[in-house]
Amino acid sequence: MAARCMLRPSTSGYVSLSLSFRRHPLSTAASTQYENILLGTPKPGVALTLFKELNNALKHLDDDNTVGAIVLTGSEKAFAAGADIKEMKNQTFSDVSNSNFIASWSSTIPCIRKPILSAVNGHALGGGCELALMTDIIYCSSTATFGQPEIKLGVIPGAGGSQRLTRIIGKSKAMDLILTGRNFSGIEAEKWGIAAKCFDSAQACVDGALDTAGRIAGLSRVAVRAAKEIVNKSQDLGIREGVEYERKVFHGLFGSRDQKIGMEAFVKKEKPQWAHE
Ligand code: DAK
Repeated sequence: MAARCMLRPSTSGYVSLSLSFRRHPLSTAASTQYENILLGTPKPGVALTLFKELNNALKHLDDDNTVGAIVLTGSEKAFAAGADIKEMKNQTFSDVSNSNFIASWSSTIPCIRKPILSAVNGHALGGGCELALMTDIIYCSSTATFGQPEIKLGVIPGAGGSQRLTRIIGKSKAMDLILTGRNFSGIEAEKWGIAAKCFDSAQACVDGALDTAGRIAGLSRVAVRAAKEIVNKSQDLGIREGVEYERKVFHGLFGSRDQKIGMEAFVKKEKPQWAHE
């Protein structure tokens, strides 16, 4: 499952990050290289065993002012087939508890402030499904197969699957999936509101995600950051606290340059030139 990685933010302000089982040649244009992931211009890619590198790459992109949105994808065969069962098989309670196994992954991705889109084709199972659920927008194709099969391995989802899925699709449907470990399709993912869109082909899915990422990257980063923050707050707060929180963030944006730029441009019928401040 080893692969290679390159980091090449595109001029349009978004990058795509591929998880791969295959080896890719390293690009000379790459500004940052990773062992197990491929970061760069859109390419069909790969999938998994790369938690630390994924964390590091996402943190790096979050700090990079030229990047406005991130697309996470895999190959046509797999987005990610989950944590390495061969590696986990002999681990004891002490091993996983003492090392806080995979916890950094679960705690890092939700803290990335830039929008992360996932383009899911092929298998997104176990930790792979949970990885997609951690992202802000899921696009998939009809070839996608999602699932939380951990119960069939004698364990349960460990990276938020039981919590995130249940919030999205409700308790009964989540129980049905998690207690049986059965997979569900990309078409079902869209129908149930897990995926924002389901495309006919893998390429259309990746193109669709890149298109949306490009649109987001073309907006005010200050406003986009605030919008992501308030939508995420809705997952933690009650409606009343959530609405109050939203109002405070809304008021706060009147201290940004981009609010002046955006409204001024509307009045003058011009395209806003965002300062991202
Ligand atoms: N781990 C290790 N090897 C895997 C693998 C996996 N998850 N998935 C596939 N492989 C390996 C297969 O063993 C096979 O290896 P060889 O026989 O070639 O050596 C090779 O990849 C190709 O797989 P198949 O021959 O099975 O290919 P198919 O196309 O027939 O099937 C498949 C593809 C992805 C549907 C199937 O391989 C499959 O069902 N894989 C298992 C999927 C799965 O159960 N995933 C869940 C893993 S558990 C935690 C957070 C998260 C997690 C744990 C803890 N904490 C915060 C504590 C996450 C847990 C999981 O993800």
